Amino acid sequence: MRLSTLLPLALGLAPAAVSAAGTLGFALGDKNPDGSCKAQSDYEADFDKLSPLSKLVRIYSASDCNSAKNIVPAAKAKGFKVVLAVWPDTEESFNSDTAALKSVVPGNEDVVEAITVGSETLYRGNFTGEQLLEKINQVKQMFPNVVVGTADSWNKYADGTADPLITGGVTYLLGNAFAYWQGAPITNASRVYFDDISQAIEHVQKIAGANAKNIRFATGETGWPTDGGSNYGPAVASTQNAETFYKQGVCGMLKWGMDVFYFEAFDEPWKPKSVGDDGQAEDETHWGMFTADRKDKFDTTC
Ligand SMILES: *[C@@H]1O[C@H](CO)[C@@H](O)[C@H](O)[C@H]1NC(C)=O
Ligand SMILES: CC(=O)N[C@H]1CO[C@H](CO)[C@@H](O)[C@@H]1O
Repeated sequence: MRLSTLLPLALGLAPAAVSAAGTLGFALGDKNPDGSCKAQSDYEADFDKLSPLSKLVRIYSASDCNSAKNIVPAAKAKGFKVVLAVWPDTEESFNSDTAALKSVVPGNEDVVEAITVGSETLYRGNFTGEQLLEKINQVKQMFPNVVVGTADSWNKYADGTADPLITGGVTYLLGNAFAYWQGAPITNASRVYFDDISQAIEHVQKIAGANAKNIRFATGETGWPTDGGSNYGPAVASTQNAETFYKQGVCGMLKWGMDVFYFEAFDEPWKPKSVGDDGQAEDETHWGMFTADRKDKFDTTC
């Protein structure tokens, strides 16, 4: 979705014309349930399951688990497009991801939707906007025929941290927005999500000015944990709540014309528990729209 067409809606005005619905994509892990690396055939099985809903996925690192090398031929075979990625946080990860992309992208641009450089690096304070722009520009030079951008938390677009990207000509911006991690009760979660995205878009539009029409802004990650997940204050993990968030928040955002990547496609039971901001152990293994063995959890029609 181009920003210029979305913003009037963000401000709450009626659309001049009915705009096309947004595109649903999925965040996709690069490991099997047992923690082994996915092979091309595993990605193909993933795509077979996702195919009725979507033809677009994003990954997080091109070299981890040889994911770019394995996912690109799978995408080609199954008619999918992929947002490939560079993890720029260290010299080592930047170099191995860009090397992996150099061996995979040329000749396969038709299945590469974009390349993201960084995932929430501004949110973690790992880079300033200027530093991230430099990394993005390095990758742009390597792949002049591919759209290159980044993914970060919605509030880093809203609070000006990402301004150097906008003034620096980056045209692919993914904003992650988890009402769950903001501790929203499910009854208010979709409103929080819309509010987050609106704030991000409004600021990006303001800074971009006339260039806004060239910027693609999409939700990079959103979702809700299902039964077995951890609660986060009033945000309660349950399959029913995940369905509610999907139907109201995600389907609503798509109808509004915004592209959305759902986090995430499949449960990842290999993931270790992490410690959250509140010091509690957080389960990260129940965020899939589908189970680890690719079974439905809830009705996924919009
Ligand atoms: C619901 O979310 C909106 C947007 O973030 C917020 O302004 C409002 O206070 C919330 N309402 C409740 C009852 O939590
Ligand atoms: C430039 C910069 O701050 N890089 C740091 C990003 O974070 C990693 C750890 O996740 C550090 O090792 C880098 O030095």
